[in-house]
Amino acid sequence: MTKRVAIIGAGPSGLAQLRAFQSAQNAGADIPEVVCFEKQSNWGGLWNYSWRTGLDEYGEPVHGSMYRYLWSNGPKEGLEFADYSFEEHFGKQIASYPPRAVLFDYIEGRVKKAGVRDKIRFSTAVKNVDFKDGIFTVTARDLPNDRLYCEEFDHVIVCNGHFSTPNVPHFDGFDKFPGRVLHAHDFRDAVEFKDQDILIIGTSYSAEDIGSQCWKYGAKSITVSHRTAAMGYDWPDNWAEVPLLTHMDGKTAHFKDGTRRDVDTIILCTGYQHSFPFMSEDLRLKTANRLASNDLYKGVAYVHNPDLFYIGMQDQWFTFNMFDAQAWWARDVIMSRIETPDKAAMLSDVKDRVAREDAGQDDYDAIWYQGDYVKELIGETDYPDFDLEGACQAFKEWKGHKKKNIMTFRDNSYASVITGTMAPKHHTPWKDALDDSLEVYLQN
Ligand code: FAD
Ligand code: NA7
Repeated sequence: MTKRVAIIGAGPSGLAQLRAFQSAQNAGADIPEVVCFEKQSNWGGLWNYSWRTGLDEYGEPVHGSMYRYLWSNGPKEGLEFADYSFEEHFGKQIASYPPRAVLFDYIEGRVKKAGVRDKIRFSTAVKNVDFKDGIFTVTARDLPNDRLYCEEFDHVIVCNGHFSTPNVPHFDGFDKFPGRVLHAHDFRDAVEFKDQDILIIGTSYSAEDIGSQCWKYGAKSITVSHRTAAMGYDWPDNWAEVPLLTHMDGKTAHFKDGTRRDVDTIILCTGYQHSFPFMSEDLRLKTANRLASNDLYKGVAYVHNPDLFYIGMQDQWFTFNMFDAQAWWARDVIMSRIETPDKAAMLSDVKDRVAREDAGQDDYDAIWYQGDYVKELIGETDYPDFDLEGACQAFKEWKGHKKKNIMTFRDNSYASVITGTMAPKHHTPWKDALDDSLEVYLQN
């Protein structure tokens, strides 16, 4: 009997999983029957831009957290697919920080070539997964036809991402604030905030990039409030970093150091929750956003039920190529090419990964930690080997460029770790490039 495998989500992680099975089939292997459930009407996950916020046309939570004018926040040389280079896709080498539409095109190119679209049931939301007598029952809703149905699977691979359900703290005075309070998840267009005084809470990627976007598209001032530490970049003159917000009094924000400032809009860049409302309690991953997630052997197989896998649940320096490494590895466990050990050994693997992450001192340790992890998984599968040390070095240079100038770091270029070709310098500095369309970006 052919095994049946359910993949939940057709973002970069789910697509990596589809490509992993297809590449084994291409090499002559018998592969399981694969069904991918995707609640949106197209693939690409977060990279499939949606103007919608809140609920979608079917009353489902809108998945998208990406916004207009988003450019890659790290060099593309750190995420390039080892089996499908940028040069193969675009027919030439392109600059290092592609806008969202360009990366979407690249992600799509590989899976179009692989011919896996017919494995995906679009506009179909998984509503429940449970496990009994060695079988998973997946309950899904065909959204356009409002039809709920169940199917049985031998394995489930959860690929629903973890940057979609916002973490939304409360601050006193929000209820009387006369402007708009929104979470980064609902941010779509920086032009909306032109000429405004913006308050941002949080200091990670969303805060840095949404603040930079608002600055680029003409906000009057940006104030970033931190809980733990300021970002510490050399920001433009109309940008300030302040301690944590204590409360709002009308439109006046009060901070821990006693300072205050009037603002027009508040953007909560306070991160996301790992959210799996469709997984039954015994199957539901519970973890913080970290490099060594809880309860995942090799960062992939759920220790309490190793027929279940989670892809892409770690905090991310590496993205597309890490999802590939994980997907190839999960495929090989399902196809009995890799054996998982007993539960005690899996738990000890998790413990060891957590301890090694905790021993790291800084971001550089974190980059190499994740680079080593990707290398470890690739070493166990037939995913094409590539220069992971080179990718770590690209991330190191990227961090240096950000320290040097946070508003020009995207003007730098790096060499591909897949083809060795140096990326061209982009034709327009990021801060002046207001049109981020694919056509304009590719004019190099
Ligand atoms: P997602 O892309 O989130 O895809 C998950 C998919 O699962 C979605 O298509 C969703 O519709 C589907 N799904 C969810 N629930 C269900 C359900 N119940 N039933 C069926 N389908 C479901 N990474 C980079 O490498 N570079 C960047 O510049 C970058 N910028 C980012 C900017 C923002 C604002 C955010 C939020 C993230 C960014 N990332 C970036 C990281 C991003 O997480 C990854 O690039 C990538 O999108 C993760 O892929 P994924 O498939 O794991 O998750
Ligand atoms: P992150 O990286 O999880 O960061 C969340 C930030 O929010 C971080 O600075 C936190 O501060 C801050 N935070 C969280 N809760 C609070 C409260 N209650 N008060 C104040 N500050 C808070 O999320 P991002 O959205 O920036 O990035 C997610 C992905 O999107 C990333 O991978 C990018 O690729 C794009 P802390 O430092 O913990 O004090």
